[in-house]
Amino acid sequence: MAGKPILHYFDGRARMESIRWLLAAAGVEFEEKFMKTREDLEKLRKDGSLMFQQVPMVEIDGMKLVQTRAILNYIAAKYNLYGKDIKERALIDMYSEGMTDLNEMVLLYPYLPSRDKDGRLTQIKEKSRNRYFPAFEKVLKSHGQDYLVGNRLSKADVHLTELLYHTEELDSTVLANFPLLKALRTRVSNLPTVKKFLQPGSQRKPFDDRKCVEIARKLFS
Ligand SMILES: N[C@@H](CCC(=O)N[C@@H](CS)C(=O)NCC(=O)O)C(=O)O
Repeated sequence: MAGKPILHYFDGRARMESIRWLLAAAGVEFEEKFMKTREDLEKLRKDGSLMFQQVPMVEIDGMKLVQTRAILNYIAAKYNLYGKDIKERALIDMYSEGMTDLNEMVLLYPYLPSRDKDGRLTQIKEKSRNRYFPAFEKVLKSHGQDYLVGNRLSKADVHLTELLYHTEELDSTVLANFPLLKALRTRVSNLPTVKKFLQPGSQRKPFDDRKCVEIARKLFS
């Protein structure tokens, strides 16, 4: 039997957090190897583990996968979180790509210089409220089902739930006008696997501006 996936990253959210969420939602246990210094990153680069010299990298099923979306798609396909046919998969991809566009702004926010933060926060609030959340609310309303695609949990629901939590940390009223998104978040949060991940002490990473920036500076600058 294959061992647990091993996640190589630093001890912060950034690009690895969606992978943690998806594995957790799928009920897959995983190990994490945290890079703490530039030397840790260089070691992975020198031993040929990082195809493009970048992390996240996940060891899974005998592969060393890089590129966040490729990793997420593999996990989704393996654990039946990727729709039942190519049309459902196309919708899941389309929704997930929209979420990624917003998520990129949210996940990079802590690493911005202070002078750029206010502007970015305004942009996140505006895009959440006026572009992305209305679009997903409309999808849920249009079919009246429990999940975004095919009335079955998919990676899109997991990514959206994660994004709703993270956006709300930056703007506590952002979900006020989106009852169906709130209901989706509650539904996904109550799945036993996700519920466990949301408990204190899980491998979910907290929002920690200062710590993330410090580690990232050590590793990547
Ligand atoms: N497209 C890649 C981007 C990965 C990426 O930018 N990783 C950063 C850390 S979050 C990195 O390794 N930076 C060092 C570098 O690019 O040399 C992905 O989605 O995984």
